[in-house]
This record gives sequence, C-alpha cells and structure tokens, in this order.
Amino acid sequence: MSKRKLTNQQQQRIEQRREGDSHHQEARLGLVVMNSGKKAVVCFNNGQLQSCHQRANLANVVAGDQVMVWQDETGNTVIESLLPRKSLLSRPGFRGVIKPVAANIDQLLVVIAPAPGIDLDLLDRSLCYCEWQGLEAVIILNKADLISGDYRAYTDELAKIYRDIGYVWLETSTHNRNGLSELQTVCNHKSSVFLGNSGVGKSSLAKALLPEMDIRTQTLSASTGLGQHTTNNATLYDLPSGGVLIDAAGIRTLELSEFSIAHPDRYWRDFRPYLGQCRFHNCTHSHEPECAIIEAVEKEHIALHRYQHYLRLLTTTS
Ligand SMILES: Nc1nc2c(ncn2[C@@H]2O[C@H](COP(=O)(O)OP(=O)(O)OP(=O)(O)O)[C@@H](O)[C@H]2O)c(=O)[nH]1
Ligand SMILES: [Mg+2]
Ligand SMILES: [Zn+2]
Repeated sequence: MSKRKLTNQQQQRIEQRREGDSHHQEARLGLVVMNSGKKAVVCFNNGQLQSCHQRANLANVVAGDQVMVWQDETGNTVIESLLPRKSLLSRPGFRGVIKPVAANIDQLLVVIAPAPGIDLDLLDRSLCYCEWQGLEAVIILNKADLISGDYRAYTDELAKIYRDIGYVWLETSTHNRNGLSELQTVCNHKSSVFLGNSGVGKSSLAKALLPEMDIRTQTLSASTGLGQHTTNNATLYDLPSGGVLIDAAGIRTLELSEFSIAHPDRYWRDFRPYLGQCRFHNCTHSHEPECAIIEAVEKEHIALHRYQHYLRLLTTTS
C-alpha cells in the first residue's frame, strides 16, 4: 500500500527543478479525466486536454482527482502531486484489494429499473455506502415507460418509503424522455456517478445527459493513443449545464462486506430516530429483547425489506 519514499537525492533533485531550472514552467492545476494505467488525461482550466505521465511514487490518480502538473526538461508533462481528496469511490478489485475508482464525487445516482427487475438490496447497500462515506444519494427509477397497473402501485409505495426517509426519488425514461430535465437539475454543479445493475440504463441515461459524450470519447482515445478500450476506465465528462458526470463503467454493484463497515445501523436513515432506545446499549437489532428497531419494524414504521437488508449486511460483515 505505502509507496516507496523518495531518497534524499531524489528529493533534492525535485527541489532544484522546482526552484532554479530556467526551462521549468510553473506548475498547473488540472483535473484528471481518465487514467488508462499508463498515462492520465488531464483537463486544464482553459479546457485543454493533455496526456500526462505520473510521477513513479505517487498514488494512482483517478477521474475527478485534482493534480499539479509540471513540464520536465524533455517537454514531458508529469503529474507531480495530488491534492487532498474530498471523497473517494472505491471498489474491491483483484484478491479483494480496494481500488480507487473516482475522486471528489458529491453524489451517487443509484439506478433501478423494472427490467431486469428492481434490486432493492443493492439500492439499500448503496444508500448505506453513501451515508457512510458522506455522499449524497439520488434514487433513479429508470424505464418508467414500462410501469403500469399493479406494478405502478408497487413502485409508488416504494417511492413513498424512500421519500419519507429523506431521499430524492426520480422516475426517468430515456425512451419517452420523461424525468430527464429533473435528473439534469439534480446533477447541476455537482460531481455525480451512476451505479446500478447491468441493463438498468446507466449508459442510456449518461448519453441523454451528455449529447457530446461520443465526441469526448473519441478525443480521449486520440489523445492517449490507446484506443476505445480506455473508456473501460472511469471517465469524467462535463455536463452542459455545469457539473461533471463520471462514467465508472465497472461500478455495477457494491459488496459492502469488503469495506468492514462498523455499526451499519447508523447508516440506515430510518433507524436513526430509534437508536439509543434499545434495552442494550450495544444492541445489534437482530435478536435482542426490547429492541426499539425490531418494535418499529413490527409496527411498520420501518419497512420490512429495509430491515432485512440491514440483517443481511450484519451477517456478511461479522
Ligand atoms: N423501455 C426502456 N428501455 C430502456 C430505457 N433506458 C434504457 N433502456 C434499454 O435498456 C437496455 C440496457 O441499457 P444500458 O444503458 O446499456 O444499460 P447499462 O445500465 O449501461 O448496462 P451495463 O453497461 O451492462 O451496466 C438497452 O436495451 C436500452 O435501450 C428506458 O428508459 N426505457
Ligand atoms: Mg453501460
Ligand atoms: Zn436494537
């Protein structure tokens, strides 16, 4: 995990370069658009995109990172330092090693859809992750054009449950374009990432919000010379009305068990009014007598499925 430290000599060389070198230009602040692994594409405030090397002993930068970029003697642009991150979205990768995916995000746009089916377990895990990480969460029920009859009654009931506990619940359709302007409004001046199962319509929604998405993808492939496959890495796009959307293609699910979240009850918003009211101060709300959460579930003040998803997380993390 911890990167190799600079030797004194290396440190001195950097200092000299920073101070005296006449070839040397001022450092520039940039925003990482994508990191292909070999090179990172950085956007500067004049809108210019540049493919940069990364200093060897710097932690891997990801889309959304703010970095300082210098030009070395040979004219190469090098990412020299990483500014502190406000937030970091990561996911377990190979052998369970947690990998950063996108930085400085404000909110997760959690997408659910009637086809392939509403995954409430993933929704509740995602909401827990947001509470834990201090991110905002927006729930998007996409493919609303497919909803009618009894299924409509079911989704209306869900909308009420989640709105009552304080979440924004939007309904969208990329087919008839309903709800897209509301989605645009919640993304204004924020940095957002879509999350949801395969097939729920994340890419379709991103295209609807980003009319110029394909153009940027082509510019990126050209500037890295690495071809289209680089778009498998999280990529940052500017939203036309301000704000950014990070397309983290790999994020379909969140296995919270990999993150070891202590006290998951704190991250279930609907539990909060009851916390501290159980008989035992260290109540896990799973089997204990006189548990205020279990009583609230029995009285239907907390939705049963939310409680079940909490229990599932509890058993997978302990
Ligand atoms: N009926 C309907 N179909 C939609 C809507 N949005 C997307 N689809 C369809 O759903 C399918 C999957 O959409 P994608 O946008 O590729 O889904 P995704 O979430 O990006 O899927 P992955 O990339 O596999 O994670 C496509 O056939 C879309 O045409 C919608 O609003 N209504
Ligand atoms: Mg997709
Ligand atoms: Zn309890």
